Amino acid sequence: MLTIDAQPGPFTFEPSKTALVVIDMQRDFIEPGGFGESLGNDVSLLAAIVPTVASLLALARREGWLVVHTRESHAADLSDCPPAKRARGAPNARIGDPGRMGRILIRGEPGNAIVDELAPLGSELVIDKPGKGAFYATPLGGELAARGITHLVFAGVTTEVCVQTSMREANDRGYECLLVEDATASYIPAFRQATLEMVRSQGGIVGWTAPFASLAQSHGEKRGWN
Ligand code: C5J
Repeated sequence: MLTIDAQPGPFTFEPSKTALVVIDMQRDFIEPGGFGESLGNDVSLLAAIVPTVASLLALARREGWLVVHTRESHAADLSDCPPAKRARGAPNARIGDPGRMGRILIRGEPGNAIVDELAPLGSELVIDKPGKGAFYATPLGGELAARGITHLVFAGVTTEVCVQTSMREANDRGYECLLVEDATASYIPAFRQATLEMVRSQGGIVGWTAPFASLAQSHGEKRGWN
């Protein structure tokens, strides 16, 4: 078992029963020309966490955790996209519309891919999700149960939308969840901060939060690096 400094208190986990879940680090959200920018957002706020998420991925791979990547994505015929979801957002940049990186949020289009710096390895799980949460209408729950996973470490974007929704879904399913504070970002920094506070409020009503340094330090200690 490992214990790291976190809020609202120490987070203890068994590495062989832990998965890193990296939410939606996709070109559509992070790079200029994608869905996020077409909605009027400053994508540099999201791009800024790529190096920390890369360090977190490296730690998870080194420690042998299961690694899961998600992509918010829809079928080309939009059969998994509720009209109510498509109707929101900018009128000229709806899900399925042509964008500068292919059709917006459509599976297989260039913009739907995970950014090159965080590309999944062949052995890692990639979950395509039509909703904001990683469990809704996906095989994630079954994949985690089949591997005996009990603890989830979350990173990715955006903090208050797909990350928070996925973490709440996981919490309701009985997983112990940690959100890595500097490995998650929002186009609206105040929403990121509010989400971190919500997650760890009331004794960890949704889970724990900690900076990447807490994880790195505990793993360095375990291996005698410090
Ligand atoms: C959004 C996400 N913001 N990945 N998606 O629509 O948070």
